[in-house]
Parts: sequence; structure tokens; C-alpha cells
Amino acid sequence: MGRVHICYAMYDKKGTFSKYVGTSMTSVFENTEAPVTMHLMHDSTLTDDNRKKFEALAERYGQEIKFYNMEDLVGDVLGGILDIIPKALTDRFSQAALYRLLAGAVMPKDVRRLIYLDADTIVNLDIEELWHEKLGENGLAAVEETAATQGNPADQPLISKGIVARDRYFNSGVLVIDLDRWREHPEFLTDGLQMLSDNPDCFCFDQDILNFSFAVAYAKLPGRYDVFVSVDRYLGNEIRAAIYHYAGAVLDPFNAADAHNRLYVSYFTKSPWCSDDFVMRLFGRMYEIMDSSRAGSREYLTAAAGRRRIFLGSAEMRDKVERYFRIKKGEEYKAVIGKDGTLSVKPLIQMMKENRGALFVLFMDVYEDLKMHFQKAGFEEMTDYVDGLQLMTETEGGTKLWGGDLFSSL
Ligand SMILES: [Mn+2]
Repeated sequence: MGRVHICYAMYDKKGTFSKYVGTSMTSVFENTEAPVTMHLMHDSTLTDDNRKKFEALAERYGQEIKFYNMEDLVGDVLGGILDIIPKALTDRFSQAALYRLLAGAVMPKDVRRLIYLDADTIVNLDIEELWHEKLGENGLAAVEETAATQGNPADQPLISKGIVARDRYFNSGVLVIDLDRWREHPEFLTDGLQMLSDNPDCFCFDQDILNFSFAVAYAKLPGRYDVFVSVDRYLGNEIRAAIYHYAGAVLDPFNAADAHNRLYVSYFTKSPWCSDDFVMRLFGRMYEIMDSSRAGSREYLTAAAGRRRIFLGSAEMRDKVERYFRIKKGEEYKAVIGKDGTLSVKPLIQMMKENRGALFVLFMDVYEDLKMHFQKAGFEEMTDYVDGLQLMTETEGGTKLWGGDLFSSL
């Protein structure tokens, strides 16, 4: 068991997803002395440029990487699978969720044990530790979801229906697999797919397939091997030797004070994806954003010119808004949100109709939900009403700025 085998699965429609896989791989290489072979399951969405970066990454650390084009290798199997699953499910999941389940079919026979890692993981420990963990009777080891979320697991149809016990349901982001067992029992895949087809409300796809077959007898790994960043951040835990799982939209490079963001970026910057080209594209995007915010200011200025402004929000916001927006004579702030945080839409629209011609500036987090009501009543955004929280800086209490989308777009 000298050489560690790790696989990732990837579908990279825009060519911007490879950097996540590359960053996770970088974190593995940074923290181990063991020889590692990375097995990357991909398809035709892997660009030449990204492929070269993966090769450069492995070479930089004196490690090995192998590529598996799943469309070429098991295209017929994939096609057959997609016929079994309801359309609604395939729309919500990338094909890559299936690739990992086919690892046994495409890996060389001498790969008998395999670690699977999600692309949104950071391995902040020596992967050899995980490699030597004991597997369950059915040849699988994983972290129970309740442990991964430190006691805050999401509801799962598989559990509420009594198909899998709560204390057996595991997270599929980090797995240690006895690959021979998968090869000997390929029926786990068809059984799982049939279950998915019968239970279309299951929203975790490959995770549900795996739980359906393996929840009963897998070995539970310590929680540190699959730490949900969302929960860990909420609990204010310090960074430790762990595998961090950035599940959901939790990476926000704009928030540099956050330790989990810094940890992520510390590995990203050591990867070949953090290149001069990347930095220039980042600045380029920032330029576009700053320039287009001028257009936003102009639109507001134009909409407000010569108009009476009526500000709408909670009583607590009143002083702040009056100060920041320099409310003039004849203008007013109406506390339309009750003390209990509720807002009555009908009276709000009635009041707006009675004051037609005024510009309504709203300070409420249900802004997006109100739009369709306003539209029905004949009010137009940026002409009749604007989102006041978008006009305030974040430090003043305006809408939170989010860097996750910017990072993912590069
Ligand atoms: Mn994940």
C-alpha cells in the first residue's frame, strides 16, 4: 500500500471548473511525502490548457496523474444510465456525479484501493492517514453526514422514507473504496439507479445511490476527514488538520478575514491555475464591475431627478437611511415592516398607487420577491422603485458583496 491512489471526477462545461480540482490536488501534494497517483475522470470538456496545467502540477511535485475520458471509455454505459434516470434528475446533476460510480470499470486492475475526493475539498492533512484507515465489511469508508456537519445534517428523503437510518447516512464527498469489491458487485449501481428512478425526490444523486447500497456496513471515519466549511465557519472553529469540504456556495475570496477563505486561497495560489493570465483576468473583471457600477449610479441619479423619494423599510433603519440619503423636505421614510419583521404586500402596493410618481427606495431583504407584485401593479424597476440596499456600502449595512461567483467565473 505504498502508493496512494486518488480519483476526482469532473465535467467542466465552461473550462473554469478545473481550477477547483487542481486546487484540491495541490493541497494533497503539499501535505504528503507519499507517492501519489491522481486519477482524473473527465470528458471532452477538459481543455488542452487545463490538461497541461494538471500535468504541470503533478510534475511540479514529482507525482503522477492519469486521465480517463469517460465518454470514450464507458460512453455506452453512461448512455444506458441516463435512460434509467428521470429527466428531472439529470437536469440537476452534472454527469461527473456518475463518473465516480464507474471508477471500478475504468481504473487499471492494480488500483485496488482508491480514495475519492470531491472537487470542492481541501486536504489540510497528510492523505496517507486516510489511506490507511480501515474499511467497512462492504469495502467502503466515509464520514457520517451528521459528523461531517457537526450535528447539522440536511433532511434527506432517503432517511424520512425509512430507506436509510439517520445514523448510517454518510456524505459522499470523501470516500475510501475497496475497488475490487465494486468490480465484483457492479450491481450496486443499477440497484441504486432503480431506487433513484422510484424516488425522484432524492436530491443527492450519487450520494443517495451509494447510501442505498453501502449505508448498512460502511466504516465510519472520524469527522475530521470531511468537515463542512459552512458549519465549521458558523461555529468559529480554528483551522486544523482536516479535510475541508466547501460544499455549497461558501468560498468567498472577498472576505479575507475568514480563515476558511484564506486556507482555500493559500492552496489555490500554489496551483498552476493562479497564473499571470488569471491575475490579469481577475483585474479585468474587477474593472468591468467597477465601470458598470458607474452605470448603476447614473441610473439611480436619473431616476431620482426631480422626484419625491419615499423610503421604505423597518423602523430600525430609519435614522440610518435618513442620514445616508439626506432625506429632504417633502420626502419621507415609512416604516412598512412591522416590529415582528412582517410586511403586508397589499397595503404596501395600495400606498404606492396613491403616491404614484414618487420614486420608492426599498430597504428590505425580500426585495427580489416583491418585484413580481410590483410588476403586476404596473411599477417598473429603476423607474418607479429601486433597491436601496444595493446603494449602500456593505459596511453601512448594504447588500453583502460576494466574491464566490467572480472566482468561479474565471
Ligand atoms: Mn462537494
